[in-house]
Amino acid sequence: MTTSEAGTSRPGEPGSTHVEGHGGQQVARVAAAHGVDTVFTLSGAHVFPVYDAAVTAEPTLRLLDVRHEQTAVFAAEATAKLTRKPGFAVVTAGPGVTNTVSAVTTAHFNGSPLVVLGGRAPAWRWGTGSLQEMDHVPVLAPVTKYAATLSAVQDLTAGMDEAFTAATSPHRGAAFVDVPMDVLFSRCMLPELPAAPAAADPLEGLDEQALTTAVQAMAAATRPVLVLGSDVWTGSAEASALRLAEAVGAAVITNGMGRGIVPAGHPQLVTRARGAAFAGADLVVVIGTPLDFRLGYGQFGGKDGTTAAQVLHVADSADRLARHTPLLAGLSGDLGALLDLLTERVPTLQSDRAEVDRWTQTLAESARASVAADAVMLASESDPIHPARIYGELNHRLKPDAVVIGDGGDFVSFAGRFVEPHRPGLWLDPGPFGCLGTGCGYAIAARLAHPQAQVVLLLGDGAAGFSLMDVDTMVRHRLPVVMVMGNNGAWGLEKHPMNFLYGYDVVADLTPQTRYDLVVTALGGGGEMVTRAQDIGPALDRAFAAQVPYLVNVITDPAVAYPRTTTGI
Ligand SMILES: Cc1ncc(C[n+]2csc(CCOP(=O)(O)OP(=O)(O)O)c2C)c(N)n1
Ligand SMILES: [Mg+2]
Repeated sequence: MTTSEAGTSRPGEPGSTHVEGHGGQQVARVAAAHGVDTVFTLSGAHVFPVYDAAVTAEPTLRLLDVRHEQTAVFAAEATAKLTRKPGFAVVTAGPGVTNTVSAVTTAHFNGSPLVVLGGRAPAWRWGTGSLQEMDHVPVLAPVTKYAATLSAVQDLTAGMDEAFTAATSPHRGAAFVDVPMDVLFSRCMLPELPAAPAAADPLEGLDEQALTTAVQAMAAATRPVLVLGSDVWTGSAEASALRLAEAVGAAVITNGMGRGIVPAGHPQLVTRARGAAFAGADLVVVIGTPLDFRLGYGQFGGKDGTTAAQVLHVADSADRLARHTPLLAGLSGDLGALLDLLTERVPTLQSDRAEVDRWTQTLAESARASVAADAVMLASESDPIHPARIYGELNHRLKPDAVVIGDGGDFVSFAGRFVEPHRPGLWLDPGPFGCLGTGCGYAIAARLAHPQAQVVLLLGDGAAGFSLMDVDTMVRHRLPVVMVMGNNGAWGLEKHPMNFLYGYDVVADLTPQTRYDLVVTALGGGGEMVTRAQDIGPALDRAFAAQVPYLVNVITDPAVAYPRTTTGI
C-alpha cells in the first residue's frame, strides 16, 4: 500500500495516534492511505459514518454525490484508469449495491483497481427483515477479487486494507466490502494502519525458459507485431513498452488504455493496418491485454494456406496468461521490468533488422493510406449528416492532452477508428465487458483527474439514456464536459445487424431527433441541436468555450452503419 506516500503515519512512527473513533473514520483513513482523495457516492443512512469521516478528516476527502450508483462506480473506475490510483465508491445497502453490479463487473474485466463499500442492514437485526436486508457478498464475489462482510468494528482497518491491497495488486481489479450499519456506527480505539508490504522483486518467479524462448523468437522474427493493451498503462510500463518497440523496430498495435503509448503519427504505429499486420505477421507479442475477441482470440493469420503467426503473451500475472490458444511462450510479472529485459536482450540478437524495418514500413504505409482514404468520409457534406463528419470537425480541435471518452455503439466505433490519441491514459472506452452507460461517470472522473484538459464525451443517443441524468452531478459540482452526440434515433449497432440477419428489425428504434441538448440545458448545462454538416464545427467551438456541461446533439443518418469486420462473438 501507499501509506507513506499519502503522509499517513505508520505503526511506531511519530504521529501514529491512539485515538478513539467510529467505523467510518477507519474506512476513510485506509482509503486516504491508499491514495484516495474522492469518494463517489449516492446517499444512504447505512453509510453516513463514511461521510462524517470524509468531511472531518484532515485533509478532507471530497464527496462526489451522483444520481445513480452505477455512475458512482463508473466514476471511481475511471479515476483508477486515469490516475492509476484506486478508485473508491461508497453506496447504501441493498439496491445501492445491486445498482453497482454492471460497473463493478466492468472494472473486473478492465483490471481497474476499484474498491466499493456497501452499507448493510444492521447485524443485530439480521434475519428479522430490516430495510434493504440482503447478503451482497454472493452477488459480488464472482465479479471481484475480494468480497467480504466486515463484521467487527476493530477489524475494519485490516479488512479495508485487504480490499485495497487486493484491488491494487496485479492483476488489478475490483474489491467489495460491506459493513453492517451498527458496526460502521460503532466506536473503538482506531487500529494502526497495517504496514506496507516490503517491495517485492519485480521479476521474482520469472520463468527463465519462457524468457529465453521469447527472446529467441523476437530476435528471429522478421515480421513481428507488438500489441500493447491496457495493463501496460495501468502497470506504468508505457515508457518501457515504447523503448522495446523502438529497440526492435516491430510494428505496433494498441488497444484500450494502451492507445497513445505509441502516439498518433509514430512511424511504427500500424493500428489502422491491423488486418494486414495480423495476417502477415510471423510473431505477435501480446502485452498487457487478454487474447479475447478484440484480438481474434489469439489466432493470427494461418488462412489460405499461410502459416499462422507464433504468439507470445506477456501479462502482469500468471493467471492472466491465455490458456485457450497455443502460445509459443507466456511471460508474467511486472510488465515494466519484463519489457526492459526484452529491450536489453533482443536487439543485439536480431537476425535481420533490415527486414523487420521493411515489414514495419510497409504496414505503416498501408496504415497511412487507410487514414488518407478516410479524408472523403471525414469531410462528407451529406444530408443527413454522416457520423464521420463529426470526427472530421472534432479531430483538429482536440489538443494532445484531451481526454476522449466513448459511450455508444456505431458512433463510438467510428471514434475508435478516427481518433488516435497522442498520449497514453487519455482514451476511455468501456473495455471488453462492453457496458453502455459509462459515459457521465467516466466524464466526471476525467474532469476531476484532468482539471485543465479538454474532456470530450462521445455519446450514442441510446447510450446517453443510461447516464444523462448525471449531467446534474456535473452541474452541481461545476464539472464542464463537452458532450458530442451522434443521434441516429436508433440503437444502431443492433439495428443494422438484426436487419442483416433477418431482413427486418424490432426494438431498435428510438425517437428521431430527440432534444437531448434541451435535457442538458434543463439540468443547468447548455447545448444545441445540429442538423447541417457545416454547423458542426462552430457548435463544437461553442461547446469548448462553455463553462458548463454542453451537449452538441448532432442528428446523423440512421442508414449509416459502421463497417464492422468483427462481431465480438
Ligand atoms: C448495458 C448494455 N445494454 C445493451 C447493450 C447492447 N448494445 C450494444 S451497442 C447498442 C446500441 C447503442 O446505440 P447508440 O448508443 O445509440 O449508438 P449507435 O450504435 O446508434 O451509434 C446496444 C443496445 C450493451 N452493450 N450494454
Ligand atoms: Mg444511436
